[in-house]
Amino acid sequence: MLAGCVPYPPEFAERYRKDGYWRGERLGDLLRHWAAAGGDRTAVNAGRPAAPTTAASGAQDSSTERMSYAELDAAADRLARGLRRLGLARGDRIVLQLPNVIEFPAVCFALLRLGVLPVFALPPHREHEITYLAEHSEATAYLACDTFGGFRYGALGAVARKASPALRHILLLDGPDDDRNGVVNLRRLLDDPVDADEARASADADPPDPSDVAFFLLSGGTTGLPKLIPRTHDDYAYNVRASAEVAGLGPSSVYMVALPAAHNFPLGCPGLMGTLAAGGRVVMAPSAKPEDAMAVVEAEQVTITALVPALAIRWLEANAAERFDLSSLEVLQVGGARLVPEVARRIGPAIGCRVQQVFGMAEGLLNYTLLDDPDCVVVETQGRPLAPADEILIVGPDGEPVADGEPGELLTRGPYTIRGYYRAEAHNAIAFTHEGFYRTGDIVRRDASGNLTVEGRAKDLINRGGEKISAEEIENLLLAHPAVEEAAAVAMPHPVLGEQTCAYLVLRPDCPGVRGCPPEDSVDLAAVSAYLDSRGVARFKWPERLEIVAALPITNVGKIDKKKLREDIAAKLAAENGEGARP
Ligand code: OOB
Repeated sequence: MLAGCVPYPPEFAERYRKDGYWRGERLGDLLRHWAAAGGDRTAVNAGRPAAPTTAASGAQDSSTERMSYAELDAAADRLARGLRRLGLARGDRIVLQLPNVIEFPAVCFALLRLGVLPVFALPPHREHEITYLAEHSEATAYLACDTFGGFRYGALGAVARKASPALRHILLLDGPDDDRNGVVNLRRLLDDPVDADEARASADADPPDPSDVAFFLLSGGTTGLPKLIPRTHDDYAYNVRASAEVAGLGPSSVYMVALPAAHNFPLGCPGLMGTLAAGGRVVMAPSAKPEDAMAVVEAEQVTITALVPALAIRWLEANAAERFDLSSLEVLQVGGARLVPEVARRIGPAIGCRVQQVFGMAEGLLNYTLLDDPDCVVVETQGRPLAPADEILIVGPDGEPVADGEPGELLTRGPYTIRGYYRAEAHNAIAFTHEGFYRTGDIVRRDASGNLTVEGRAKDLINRGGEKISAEEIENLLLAHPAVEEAAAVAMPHPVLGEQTCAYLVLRPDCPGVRGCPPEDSVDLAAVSAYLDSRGVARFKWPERLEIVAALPITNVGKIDKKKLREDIAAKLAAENGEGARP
């Protein structure tokens, strides 16, 4: 096991193997079976909306629009061979920041076969996040599109390399080729006319052990910067296989990746990997915009996709079914943030599909409603744990289990839930119990049928339409601004996104930068946005409202009273929108 990772205790590992959860599979081999058996079936294709919106949004044209299982398998081998020849080897880390391009699966499978560990960054991440991820993981490579959506990831890689001594290679899809400076065009490796057997032998020359860490997902994080979540081949293979079953995937399934593919939900719940393991077809949608994604559903005859509630609401608002033929869609998975019952109830009839609620976390535990659950379960609850071996505790503030039906914090342990974050000993001591249960920070209730309902949250983060923002990370950034004396970031309600970030600031009266003007004029939302932009902070984390105050409310134990701040901003918004406005 990689240094800095917490292994499963041997008695648990033994039990998970004996009970068939861990089968000794390598994720890199998931599609070998389908490649060998009738490899001409389409594995992945680029979803093109009919309207020319893709070009306008800056997406690049991919030279390959479709890859069969045999082609995908061979491309992954060729790329693996090329990367090995560059010097990448089992156990190395690589910061991967790809959007939903058709090459995404080939890149993933190449890395998984080599045992090179992707750190799954998201496309909106910028210098602040990428340099941290590179440094913290001691990545030797950064992989991205040279330019995408008008942003130059190649230049971002160069900045990360300056800050991170271990980072040697910048690997760019359709970018420049400058071997001597460690910049490589991935297309050359993907298209290398090397013999298929030779490529395969190289890809499989030094395979990872199934109990090894396969990749790192990012946690929403409640403290500082995102934590790295090490997932093993064994645990994620179960995650993918069991998710594919619960979502009813098979060879005739067509799964559209609309959310960013690097996120756990579209990656493996069952997502891209589950579809390929089941012999289905993956459609990479370049944009999650409702009109674009719905056009892809129609054009590609998509049968299943995953959305966050904010997008599901937008689909409803866009009069989906009247404007597009969505009749192929059988299952719409919704998760990542709370789906209110009123919206859940409307989706099925409006879109003409079955809803599956998914309450999951990158740390592991997944809860699903079942496709044959009664409507009341699908509408009112977030489902039940995927694995019979998932252990669930729901505890009160005293740490003792609450009675069924009562709300409490969800703690969990199981065959695909991590035992610790990467290189985070101090945080692990808080985030996990002595017995190895992960403290989810979610307040849930369990009903008599075993289904969970998410009631709230004990952790200090903002869930902006499924994107998790650590309040502490934003506060630390704001505190570094010369005019800011105190800062508190809290969630404020938003009708579509669910939550947005509001920052309460106490300004420094004597700050040299603001001397001469009244403090409340010196810092406004535009100034804070420009400041966070200059620090290279991903845009989705920028506060969307500022409240300048003389002092922050304090609890009787001397902490900032965030509950009061949340109530304050909710009341202000309600007053501004007028009572009776849509919540
Ligand atoms: C998914 O994963 P993460 O790691 O981005 O976020 C996990 C957190 C949960 O602890 C919970 O606070 C919230 O997101 N959450 C939900 C939810 N699904 C996730 N809150 C209410 N209702 C839901 N259905 O978000 C994720 C990972 C895999 C599958 C689906 C979602």
